[in-house]
Amino acid sequence: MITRQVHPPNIEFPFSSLDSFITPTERFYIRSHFPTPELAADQWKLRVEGHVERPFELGYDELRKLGSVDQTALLECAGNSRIFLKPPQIGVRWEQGAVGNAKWTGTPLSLLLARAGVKPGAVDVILEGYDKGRIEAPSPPSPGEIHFARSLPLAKAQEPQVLLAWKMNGEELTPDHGYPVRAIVAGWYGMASIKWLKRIIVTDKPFDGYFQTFSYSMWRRDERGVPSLAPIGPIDVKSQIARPAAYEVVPQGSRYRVFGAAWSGNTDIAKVEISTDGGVTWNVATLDAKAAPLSWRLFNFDWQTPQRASRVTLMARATDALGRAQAMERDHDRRDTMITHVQSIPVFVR
Ligand SMILES: Nc1nc2c(c(=O)[nH]1)N[C@H]1C(S)=C(S)[C@@H](COP(=O)(O)O)O[C@H]1N2
Ligand SMILES: [Mo]
Repeated sequence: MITRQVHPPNIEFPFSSLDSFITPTERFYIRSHFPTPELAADQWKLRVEGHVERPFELGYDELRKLGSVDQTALLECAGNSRIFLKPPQIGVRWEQGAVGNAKWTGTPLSLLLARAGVKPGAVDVILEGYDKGRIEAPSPPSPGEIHFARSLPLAKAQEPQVLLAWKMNGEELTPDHGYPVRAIVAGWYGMASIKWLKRIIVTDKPFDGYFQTFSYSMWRRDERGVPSLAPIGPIDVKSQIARPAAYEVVPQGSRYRVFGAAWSGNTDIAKVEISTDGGVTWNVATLDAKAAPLSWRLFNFDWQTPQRASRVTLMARATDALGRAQAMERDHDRRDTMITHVQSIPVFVR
C-alpha cells in the first residue's frame, strides 16, 4: 500500500498490482479527514432525528436485527487521480489507487427512515460521523471543530441500495473503514459513504455543510452560463490501466496483456478502447466475463508491441451503457475532484 498521510491514515492501493474483482480489505484504500474515533459496538448508538415524526436511537444489535442485504459495490474517492491535475491541487495527491470493489453487508437506510416517519417537506438526509476535527489553511478553515458529514437528497437516501453497513468482505468493519457502522452509497463517490455513523438528520432545507460546499463540490452553469457551486454525487465513467504501469519497460516485438478496470456510477460499462499511439488509433479491449451492477469491470487487451525500441503512450477510454465516454481533456469546472479525463501512460519499449 502507498501511504499519502500517516495521521489521519490516507492510504492507497498500488493500482499496478490489481489482480482481483473483489479488493481484499487489507488492500482497500483508506480516506479519512480526521482521526479514527475509538468506538465499541456494544456502546455505539445511532440517532435518527430532524424533520421526522418519531425520532429514535438504536444500537448495534438492534440495527443488525432489522435485516441485512449483501451488496457488492465499488467505492472511489472523488479525488482519485488528483496527482495528474495541472496545476497541482491542495488535496491528497492520489495516484490511481483510491478505488476498490468490496462486498458490503448492511441494513437499507430506507428502513430507518420509514421507522422515523419522514415528514412532508423533507428534502435532505444528513449523515454525520463520530469523527471530528478542525480544518486549517490552505483549505478554507472550518468553524472550529466539525464532524465529517454529508447529505443525500431524500429520494436518493430512500433507494434500496443505500446501506448502513457493518460488514466488509464478510468480516466486521475494520476501525479505519468505519467500525462499527458506516453508510455505503453505491454509485456515488466515496465521500457520501459516511464512516462511524453517529446521526441521521432529516432536513427541510438543502444542507450546505463544509464537505459539500468548500470541498466535494463543482461549478454547474445554468442556461445563461452563470456558474454556481453544487455538491458532487454520482461516479462518472472512468477506466484505468493497471499494467503496464507508467514508465514500465515492456519487451519489443512481443505480446503484452494490457490490463485494467473501468466503472461508471449507476450503470454498466459498454466498451473500453485502448490506444497504443497516444490517441491516434483505438482498439476495442475485451471485457472480463465477470460483471455485476455497481462494481467495476476488468478488461484486457492483447498488445503486439512495436518491433523497434521506442517510447509509446498508452491510453484507455471507457464508454458506459448510457453512451457516456471519458473526455480527452480536463473540465476545470470540476475543481479538484471527479478526475476522469483520459490519462496518458508513457511506456518504454525495448
Ligand atoms: N466519517 C467519515 N466518513 C467518511 C470519510 C471521513 O473522513 N469521515 N471520508 C469519506 C471519503 S472522502 C471516502 S473516499 C470514503 C473512503 O472510505 P474508506 O476509507 O473505507 O475507503 O469514506 C468517506 N466517509
Ligand atoms: Mo474521498
